[in-house]
Amino acid sequence: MDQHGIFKSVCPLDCPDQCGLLLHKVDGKVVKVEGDSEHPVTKGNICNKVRNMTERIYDENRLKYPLKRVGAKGEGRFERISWSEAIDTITSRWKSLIQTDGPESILPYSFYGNMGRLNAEGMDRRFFNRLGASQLERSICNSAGTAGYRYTMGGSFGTDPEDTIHSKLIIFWGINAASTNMHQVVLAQKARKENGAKIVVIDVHKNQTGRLADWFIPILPGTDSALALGIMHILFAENMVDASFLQQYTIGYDELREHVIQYDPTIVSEITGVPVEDIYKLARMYGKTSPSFIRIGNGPQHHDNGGMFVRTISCLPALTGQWLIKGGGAIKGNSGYLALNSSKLQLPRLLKNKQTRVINMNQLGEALLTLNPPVKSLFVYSSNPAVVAPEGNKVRKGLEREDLFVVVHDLFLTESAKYADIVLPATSSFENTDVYTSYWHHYLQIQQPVIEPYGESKSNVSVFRLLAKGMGFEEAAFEETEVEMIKQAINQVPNPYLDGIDYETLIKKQYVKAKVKPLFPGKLRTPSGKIELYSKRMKANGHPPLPTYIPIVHHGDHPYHFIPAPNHNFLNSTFSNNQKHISLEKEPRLHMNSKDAGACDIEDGDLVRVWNQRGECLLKVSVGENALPGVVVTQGLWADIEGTKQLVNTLTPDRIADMGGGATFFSGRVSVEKIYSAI
Ligand SMILES: Nc1nc2c(c(=O)[nH]1)N[C@H]1C(S)=C(S)[C@@H](COP(=O)(O)OP(=O)(O)OC[C@H]3O[C@@H](n4cnc5c(=O)[nH]c(N)nc54)[C@H](O)[C@@H]3O)O[C@H]1N2
Ligand SMILES: Nc1nc2c(c(=O)[nH]1)N[C@H]1C(S)=C(S)[C@@H](COP(=O)(O)OP(=O)(O)OC[C@H]3O[C@@H](n4cnc5c(=O)[nH]c(N)nc54)[C@H](O)[C@@H]3O)O[C@H]1N2
Ligand code: SF4
Ligand SMILES: [Mo]
Repeated sequence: MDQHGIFKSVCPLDCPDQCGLLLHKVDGKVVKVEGDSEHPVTKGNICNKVRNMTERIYDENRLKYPLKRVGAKGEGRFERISWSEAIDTITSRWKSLIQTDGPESILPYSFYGNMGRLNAEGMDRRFFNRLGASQLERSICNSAGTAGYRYTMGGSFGTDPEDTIHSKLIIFWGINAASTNMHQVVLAQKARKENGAKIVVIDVHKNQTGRLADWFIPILPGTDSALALGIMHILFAENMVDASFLQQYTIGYDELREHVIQYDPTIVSEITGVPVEDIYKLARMYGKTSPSFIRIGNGPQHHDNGGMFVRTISCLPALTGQWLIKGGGAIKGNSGYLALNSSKLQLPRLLKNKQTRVINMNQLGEALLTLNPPVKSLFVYSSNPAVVAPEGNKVRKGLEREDLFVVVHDLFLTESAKYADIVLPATSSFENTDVYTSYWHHYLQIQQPVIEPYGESKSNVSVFRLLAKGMGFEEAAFEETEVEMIKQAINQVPNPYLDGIDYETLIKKQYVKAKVKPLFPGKLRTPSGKIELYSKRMKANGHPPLPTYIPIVHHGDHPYHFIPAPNHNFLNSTFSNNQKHISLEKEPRLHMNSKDAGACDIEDGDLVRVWNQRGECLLKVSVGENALPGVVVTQGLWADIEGTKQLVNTLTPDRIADMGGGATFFSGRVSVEKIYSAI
């Protein structure tokens, strides 16, 4: 491995942009991370978070060795142990649990702390399939929306973002793209500059993205489907629909036309808080501008009705025939184009058709506290459930259980790791070999190790290889190298968009684009092969077959709707423990409308208690007009440093959304009371 030089790399974070990076290495260390100007989409621009990545990978608190707990659970006192002691402790405990309680007493808990496909969902899946452990339903992020989009469009296939520079109207619908998908904003701004495109933002919070819009439309939480149905009402009533597209490429447009008559703009205005004249203005703008493009965000699908939200919005481009126009359409997610060979990567056959139980990751606390037969061991990797999962107090109570054997594999002693019996140090992605697929742009990328593993840290792939050995698993699948795994995953994939793409090409080119062609003319993967405005499959699954507004659950008497969204300088809880990123973000704030604040004598900078039946937080208030009355908003999943009480997920519900087992982080309610005034 060269000790000096500039190396191509890829951003490993769970962010749609999946930027190309250049790592500058001096004396064996990465000294600078910059964007790779040769990346066809991200073109050398990267965000602040990753420009400061060296602060994280060389943070003095990064884990160097395996640890065992010597203090109480949650206290954070640990002692160094060797890898062999760590693996022996884990595997002997698991062997005895399998004897006494069966393999389903063991539960993996992971998400996309690192998006590399081998490390995020490769060797781990092989291992837990072979073990016959309980399965985790990984539905904390976008699964409700993905299910909703699939009903309409047949899978995660949308517009090519590179084409959106041709769009004349760009709607950011429930996405804080300036923070969470910055290159879509760059493309939109290019379209604005070169084409006179208009940028519209529809959100419950006028945040970084709302502030750059030509038109910001504030909306009440969880009511977006009603707005979309109101737009459809006007599109049909004023004959702004593309009849020939509807006829050729959709089913159910006659039913839909009849159905949306009930969504009169006056009624929609009452539901959404959007003035009637604005509903007309938006519908006419959408009906008359082409190409128009909707970037469908994750925010509104983190509600009780989140699946139906995406299902409904995704009907809009069909009504105006936008899918036939370059730069028109929508993106919810584009992962379908880059689907790898997951059965070869994950080897579900190792499960031998056993029907092991499935536990929804959004209900971790409930599962740890109430499941029978109980979960006796939890293996957490690439995720930080003590901060990111809803019903945070239940999660911690579960993690405190004396009879629960917890292992956490991470780069840091996260809040979750503090509850572990054994902590294992993880490599950063720059130390690994892996393959990456974006869920927004259409490029496959490769990571080869640029630096040596930090201390004694190991990648997820290596850890699961060691665990397999410790358990005595003899399948060759656990011996495979990373390169062999990548070949299994990408060579001869049953996905026409990846035809002819192989490992060798990827190594040579670093960025390889899927062979994407327009969706139409063509057949979708819906039962009818068309866009399903009416879905029999939804009906069979107990949903209204036509797009429908279903109000979110109104639970408890708390006056404010609570939206605890992500922030600019962290990525979920990643970076919330790195001083540089904390100092950029400063402190968590509760954004409150001035009318609400005035009514309870709260002023800017005051400390308030935010509480409900689940828990409480102490936060400083920002008073202004950025949130509507009745709505309070926070940004960022802040670490719960002792005594600060800033863990927003102590307040969020673990109800499951309408589709896909999704999370409902934004459908909760809270009360707010002043503790003391700003000095
Ligand atoms: N900087 C940064 N980037 C990130 C992340 C991060 O934490 N920080 N997280 C990454 C991950 S894992 C994901 S999934 C994506 C998520 O990124 P986004 O798709 O942007 O989703 P969110 O940030 O969850 O929410 C987006 C917006 O939805 C709004 N919102 C909430 N409820 C409603 C509603 O009912 N209606 C409407 N119209 N708006 C609503 C919120 O105010 C917020 O502005 O970002 C990724 N990128
Ligand atoms: N209130 C509220 N809660 C939310 C959200 C919200 O908007 N509001 N967003 C939700 C969403 S969309 C998501 S996706 C989830 C995300 O939740 P998580 O997936 O838990 O994301 P992170 O908080 O970034 O934690 C990732 C962890 O993985 C570790 N890690 C990174 N790389 C590796 C690796 O290679 N190996 C191992 N073993 N560990 C690694 C990191 O150090 C970090 O501690 O949070 C959800 N929680
Ligand atoms: S977090 Fe997103 S915007 Fe930032 S470098 Fe990574 S992929 Fe690019
Ligand atoms: Mo996410």
